[in-house]
Amino acid sequence: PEGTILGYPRIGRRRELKKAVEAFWAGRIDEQELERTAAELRAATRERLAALGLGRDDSAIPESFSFYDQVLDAAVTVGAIPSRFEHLRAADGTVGLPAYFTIARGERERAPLEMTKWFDSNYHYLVPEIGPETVFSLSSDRLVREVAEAAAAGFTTRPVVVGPVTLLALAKASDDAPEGFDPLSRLDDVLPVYRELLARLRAAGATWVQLDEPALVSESLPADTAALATAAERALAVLGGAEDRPSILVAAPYAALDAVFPVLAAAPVEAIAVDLVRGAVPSVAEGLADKTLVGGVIDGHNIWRGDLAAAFATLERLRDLGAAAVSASTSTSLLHVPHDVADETSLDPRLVSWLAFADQKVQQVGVLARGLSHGPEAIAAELDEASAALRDRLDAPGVRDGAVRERALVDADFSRVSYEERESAQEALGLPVLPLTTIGSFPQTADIRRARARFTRGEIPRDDYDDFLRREIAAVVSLQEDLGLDVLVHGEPERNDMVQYFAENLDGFAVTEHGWVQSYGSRATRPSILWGDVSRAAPITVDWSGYAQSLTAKHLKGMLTGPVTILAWSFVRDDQPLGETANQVALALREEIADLEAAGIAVIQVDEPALRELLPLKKADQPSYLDWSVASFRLATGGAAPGTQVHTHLCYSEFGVVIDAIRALDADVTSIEAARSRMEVVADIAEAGFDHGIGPGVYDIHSPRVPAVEEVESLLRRAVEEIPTRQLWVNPDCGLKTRGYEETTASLRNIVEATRRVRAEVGASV
Ligand code: THG
Ligand code: ZN
Repeated sequence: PEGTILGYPRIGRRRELKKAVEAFWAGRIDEQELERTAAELRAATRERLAALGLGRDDSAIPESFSFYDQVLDAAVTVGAIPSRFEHLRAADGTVGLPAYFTIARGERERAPLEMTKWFDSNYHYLVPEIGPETVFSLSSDRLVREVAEAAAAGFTTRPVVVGPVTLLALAKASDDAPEGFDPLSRLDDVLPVYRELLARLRAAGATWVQLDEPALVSESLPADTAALATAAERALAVLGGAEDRPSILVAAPYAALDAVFPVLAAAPVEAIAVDLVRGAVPSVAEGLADKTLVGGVIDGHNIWRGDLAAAFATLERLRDLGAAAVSASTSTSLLHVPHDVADETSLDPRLVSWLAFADQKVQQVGVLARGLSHGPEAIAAELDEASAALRDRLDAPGVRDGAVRERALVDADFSRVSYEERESAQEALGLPVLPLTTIGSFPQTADIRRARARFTRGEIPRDDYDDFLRREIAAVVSLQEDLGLDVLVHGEPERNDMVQYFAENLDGFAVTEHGWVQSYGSRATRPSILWGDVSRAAPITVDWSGYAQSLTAKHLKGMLTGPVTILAWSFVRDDQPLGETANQVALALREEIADLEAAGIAVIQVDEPALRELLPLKKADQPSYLDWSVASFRLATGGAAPGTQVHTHLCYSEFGVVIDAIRALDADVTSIEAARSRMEVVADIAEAGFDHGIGPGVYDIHSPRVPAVEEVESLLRRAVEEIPTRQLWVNPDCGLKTRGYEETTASLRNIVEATRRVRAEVGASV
């Protein structure tokens, strides 16, 4: 076909899949009913995609459904399940739906598969565990049944499956594997199962299959590019050489294929999909004459309507490579964007005219496909219309705001006085050795969520809602005083989401009503749309933090979300460098910090949990990313007085990867995840000679488990051994928002007691 997409959102326009899956987990519906809902969603998706212009019978429609995650789907399909879940297989060796969910979510002492970020998107996949002991065998025919289901409904769809190289390259060595084991070494063993799968798909009526191989573009995986290229060559020789198979489309989205492109061009497959949003048109390569090139010119990552004429021109350049055919497509699966902008009835219509969510992107592909078959004249009107919308966006009010742009920045804006000077100024805070604090949020109880929902629906007036929030804050402050924490927080009951809250309160952002995007499994977020120049009309957090501070003689920590994280978890404008946008957000936060200081707040945390997430896949792009991201944090915090203690929080334990960046942030105190890795990061911290305040988390908030006093004590002792006591803080791993009060209180009590014991030992008074 002349047009296709690499994948479509699967959660449903009103998150029907989330609701059904969670109802199944809760035992409210049975497996059959869940399967029925899923089948209805798939049927609706096919019909919708056909109505939007994709062909019913030419494999243009991808079969890209998943109940939880596409990587788990592939692992289960080839039977690569960890030995701790082997007992879940049916007598015939297959892995059914309940078993699939158990592998995703764990059961009792059997930990689920680990979760991590999918390339440079905000989607999280489950990490397969593969060792020498893994027995590969076709263990699920779900994809085959979906193809047959489509055929019965009159469609010839294109099944999508994570390819063998990416499956192994994303896997980690199983617990049973020897030290240094490389899952990619099992390639030859898994290929026969993929061959069998292809044959079964063919038999079910598939004429094409899509193998997703994004690992081939990444420079951030354990396997290097040469190893990935060799593996791809081998895999495609075997799969392409199979007699009984559908035509193969290899998709390598998320960045340029660079040196791997010629390997795919030479392979015995029928089509290659390249990401032309993140990468340039490749150079001519041998072997293209009998292949289709699928040009990913419509951005699958972002929600802009974009420059359709430029996209068409890119396809024309792709044609110059001399392939047998060229198709128009999205750069990635549309998994990363919401379903339909037409659902957004309260967005400004002018903004809407600049946007394209999944359904609009499918239509754009259709326009480009028409242009490919009938020439650019056939789509001149559509290209003009898109160009007009783009021009309208570029000079619309708010997109470029003179007042924001006239603020000239000088070097001094990015620096505070030396850490030594700040450290002595901050002695006035009077904090004990091993100060105790939390990361910011307290449990978001059902009460809080209910009150927020009622307020949003207009069922309770603002004054009542504010009173409710003040009572929550007072309770959280008093709980922390009772527990004996040193630096208190207000608990953030007023925030639904740490990014959306700021987006709602800053100019230049819009928030959606139904713009859900899958984050992992049944969970989704509604990324805000950062469309214009960012500024702060009024203080955002000052009233809440000020109120909380008025209730206690202890220091109350102000809580802000940093510029990088606000960008990382929003859809950002694509008409200027990210660094410029980040600095605008930073300046708004800088004003907020000044207002917090004026309100008597002396400790302020600027969270950057996403600092690691935005790190580019290509090594060459990483230094400039780290430059602008660090600079924006320094701009946000650079105006703080020497006596104001600036904290930051980062949500991951791969400290080593970004240690230089963390050091460059120059925050007075940095808290990080550490409990799950048993404080292994403290060695990295010590080795790196990190000399600012550091709070390695002592309580893993991702689990409801309450750590015993002795356990926390031993973690703390380990930290004290490696890191000078004057640097150390004591805190949980992350915010407490997803925990319940019972386990939170018990855990914090144990942390306080453990700290008392260790303090006594290091010879300091409390
Ligand atoms: N906020 C935003 N983006 C994020 C996170 C966040 N991206 C990365 C990480 N955190 C993703 N983690 C989660 C964790 C939980 C949920 C979503 C992403 C979640 N969502 C609710 C759900 O799907 O039911 C909906 C929440 C809501 O009502 O807004 O539980 O913290 N922006
Ligand atoms: Zn965190």
